[in-house]
Amino acid sequence: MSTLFLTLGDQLSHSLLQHADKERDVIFLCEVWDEATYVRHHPKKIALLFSAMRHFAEELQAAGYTVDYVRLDDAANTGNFSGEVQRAVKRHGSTRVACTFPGEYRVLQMMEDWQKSFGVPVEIAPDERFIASKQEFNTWALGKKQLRMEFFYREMRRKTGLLMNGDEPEGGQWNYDAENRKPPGGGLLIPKPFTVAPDAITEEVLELVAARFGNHFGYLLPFTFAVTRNDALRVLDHFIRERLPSFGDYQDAMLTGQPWMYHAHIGFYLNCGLLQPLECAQAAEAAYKKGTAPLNAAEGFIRQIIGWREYVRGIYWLKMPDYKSENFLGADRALPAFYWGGETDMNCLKQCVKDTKENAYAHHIQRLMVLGNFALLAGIHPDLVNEWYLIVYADAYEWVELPNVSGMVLFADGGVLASKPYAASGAYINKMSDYCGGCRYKVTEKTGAKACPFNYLYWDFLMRNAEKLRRNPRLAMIYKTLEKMPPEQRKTITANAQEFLDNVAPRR
Ligand code: FAD
Ligand code: DLZ
Ligand code: SF4
Repeated sequence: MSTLFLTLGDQLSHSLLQHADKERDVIFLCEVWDEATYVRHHPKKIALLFSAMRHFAEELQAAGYTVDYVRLDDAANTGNFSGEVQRAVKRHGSTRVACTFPGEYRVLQMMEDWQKSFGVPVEIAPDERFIASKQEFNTWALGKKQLRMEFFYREMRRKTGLLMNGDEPEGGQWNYDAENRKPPGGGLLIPKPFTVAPDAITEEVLELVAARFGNHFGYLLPFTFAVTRNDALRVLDHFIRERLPSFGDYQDAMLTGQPWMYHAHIGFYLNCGLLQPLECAQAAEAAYKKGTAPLNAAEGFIRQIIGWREYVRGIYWLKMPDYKSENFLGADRALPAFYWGGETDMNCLKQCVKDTKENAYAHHIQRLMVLGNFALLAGIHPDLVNEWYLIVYADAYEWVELPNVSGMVLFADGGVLASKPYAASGAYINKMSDYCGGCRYKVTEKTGAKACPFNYLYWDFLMRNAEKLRRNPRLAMIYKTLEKMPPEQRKTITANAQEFLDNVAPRR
């Protein structure tokens, strides 16, 4: 009896291997072409995963496990999970395959096929790295009309005991978000991000990725991500000491040339298994208790991890596979070329795409209120927007990317995740960033050739989707304002928006 323990590139956690027998079982990892190209991932993301996988395999070997590792360039590599698992079962005479529940529905479907096609039992164990199990989330969701993150988050606070005084939240409030919206004033001393110099393993991976995936969108170099658990823990520690104190205040702020701001930059590592969610949240709580981080920062950070991260995963598995094809607003336009680095005079978009291309990273508000807001207002087809987000960010896997894009950004699910679309005009971007100062467009102008496109696109979006949105109580005020708008002004807005969109994002 020998079990093949499949470990995917986003499952690099020792805790998932606790049932493996070091004497008898084989831990199996494989680099496969299809995973790097089913969408053409950013080269930094591919390098992160291949290097982290190779380091993890070495650690396992040093810890006494039998490890089988297939490299991308191995001559017989079939290029996909199914082919490689089948070959490995034959190679080792495995009598059972043990998998951990994957991060994508697509991969779950593959795994569910294997028992029939390989003729050995295939067991899919729950992914115990999450704080809420799938079952727990589904039970919470059962019978609820609305699935609001805030209430789920409170359950997670109670479950973990984080920032709790008995049954009461620390400080008397569950959520300090209202204190977390400071615009980026002058003179902020933003710490440099923690960087790791590539070692020999990473250098070899970088050569491979440059040769095989150099034509994907994004810059491979400089490559400074952590690729081991030890270094990922140093990234976390650096964040807790240097950035967490200001994380809350400036969570929504955006500055030119400052993609990292006061964010944690740990999504890369949490999502591939080098860090665990609870240890990150506990580190923030400890900083608060020690008095080195204020409550609004610690609570805000903990909410992202035990609230939003767990909640979007719950929504993904609750709603898949239908969730992927939702398009509540009937959006049908093409993705503008500037998302891939093409020319645009809209400085906010130019800066956010630049950050993304260079770092395979942009922070939450860049993703939501600039890049996402434009896609929402313009009516870009959800498939195209989802594909883009899955490609360009090194922390992107469908379980977390899809609900954020289709639910939070595009309102494509009709309000399962968000109670209203996060639509905003240029005024929001102007308030929370320094982008408008360097823009050809004028953020204060509403229509005309010089006007900020976000301004007329915002009203055009509301008019275009009035049938679907005007009864939403959270939009009642804004639709009242729209009703009072003179017909001539409405006409100009529609004409400006159509001309602009037909130029940058023609209908498909
Ligand atoms: P911080 O801002 O420092 O937050 C700490 C951690 O909280 C993150 O690392 C992450 O694990 C968690 N978190 C925060 N917000 C969310 C959220 N909305 N959903 C899930 N987890 C959250 N996050 C991903 O991990 N992968 C994605 O593919 C992804 N795609 C996104 C797409 C869009 C359109 C939007 C609006 C958000 C997306 N997010 C995604 C959420 C969030 O933007 C990133 O988690 C965050 O920017 C990662 O950077 P950080 O580690 O510095 O996060
Ligand atoms: C993203 C990715 C890439 C680029 N390459 C691999 C790989 O070669 N081998 C592997 O095991 N995993 C890879 N991954 C991560 C998978 O795509 C991920 O495990 C699934 O999408 C499920 O979340
Ligand atoms: Fe963006 Fe409008 Fe500001 Fe230009 S003026 S940076 S387009 S919000």
